[in-house]
Amino acid sequence: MVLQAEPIFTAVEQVEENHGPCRKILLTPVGRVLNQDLAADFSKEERLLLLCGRYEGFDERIRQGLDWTEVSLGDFVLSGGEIPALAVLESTARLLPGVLGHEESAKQDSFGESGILDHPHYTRPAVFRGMAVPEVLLSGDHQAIEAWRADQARQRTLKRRPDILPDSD
Ligand code: JDN
Repeated sequence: MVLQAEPIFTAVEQVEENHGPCRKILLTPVGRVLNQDLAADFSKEERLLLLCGRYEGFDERIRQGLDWTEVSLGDFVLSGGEIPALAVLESTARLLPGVLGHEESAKQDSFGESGILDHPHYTRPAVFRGMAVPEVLLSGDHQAIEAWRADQARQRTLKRRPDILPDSD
């Protein structure tokens, strides 16, 4: 079964009449893969409209006649775009002022301002089942701690996601 054009056009037109123009996002496995840059782009919009794919997809005229940004979550099969829509919603909303408790939080996470993976985190106790917190983190030397974190983030990214590591010169 394929989603028909008529009810989709009517719904989109009604939403835009009632609320104003929207950045229209189509969740579909043939879209571009969601990443932090795209979420940042969405977070600058006044209003988003999300349309989820289901069944075998959309009548192609839904693509032709309306201006969509087509978004996928990656190369795996789902039954519908609802979960991808929630991923768009959360990745976008957390970039809006006041959504996170601490404004710096979003910058520090993996793919945040640095664009690479986050460093390891520890909490108490200093030793858990024989596994110790790295000594530098207990040193109170904030400059040394920052250097350790930057190095760990880089090493981790090199090992796990070399594809996102910026070229060093
Ligand atoms: O519409 B869908 O079934 C849908 C599936 C996937 C997706 C976005 C939409 N991203 C990854 C699978």
